[in-house]
Amino acid sequence: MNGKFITIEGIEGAGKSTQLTFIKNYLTAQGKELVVTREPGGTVLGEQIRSLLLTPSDIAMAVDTELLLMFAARAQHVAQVIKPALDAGKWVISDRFTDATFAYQGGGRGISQQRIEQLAQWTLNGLEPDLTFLFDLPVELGQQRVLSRNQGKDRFEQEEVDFFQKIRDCYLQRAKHQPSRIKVIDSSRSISDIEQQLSAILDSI
Ligand code: T5A
Repeated sequence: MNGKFITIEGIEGAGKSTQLTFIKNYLTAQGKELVVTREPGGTVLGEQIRSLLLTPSDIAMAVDTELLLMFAARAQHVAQVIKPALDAGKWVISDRFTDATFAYQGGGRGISQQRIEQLAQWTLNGLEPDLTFLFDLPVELGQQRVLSRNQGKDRFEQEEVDFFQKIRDCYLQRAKHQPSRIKVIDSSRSISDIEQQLSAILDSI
């Protein structure tokens, strides 16, 4: 298996989509064969689950339902897209993966990390990213950037500042415990500064 599995994480408005394009172009220029994907989603079934998870609704979704839907989409994504691509020696870049579940459903919603770990072991069978970029910035700055895009808010974006603060704390905590895999990128810096940092890390793997 020569392919690498890279994931991109962060709170809303952290610049994941912006930098995903840079990472994709950078690796393609080096001749890597890439599969670029996202969670929740990445498959036809997963995109249907994404719609259930992100579309605002008057029906309150139970936190366990949210958690299980995330993993249902992920099980399909791993089986249909990620694992076959890695087995074929391709590089996979996913906009979010299991760290997001620990941060959002764990940190944000308060589900125990142990419970999430059990589901991760069950559905992933040991699959873990080789490298994760955690785009980090103050919650208020992320929210300003989301607002400046002038689009409607999805079900998560409608949450309060406190929810995203807990998510940010959880992400940073995970990065502290897994520094060789999770690289924290200061997203309050300029886009070109961030690109320089990303290329240095990508050159080292
Ligand atoms: N979720 C997901 C869970 O709860 N559990 C899970 O297990 C998983 C997998 C998915 C939602 O699902 C949740 C998390 C999410 O709420 P999403 O579309 O993946 O949604 O994630 P969002 O965070 O909603 O993505 P966004 O598009 O809002 O944020 P991005 O991609 O981080 O931000 P981006 O690149 O669009 O940038 C935002 C704005 O800032 C500007 C950009 O031009 C853009 O206008 N910008 C900068 N401006 C100045 N300086 C910089 N350095 C900038 N970088 C970007």
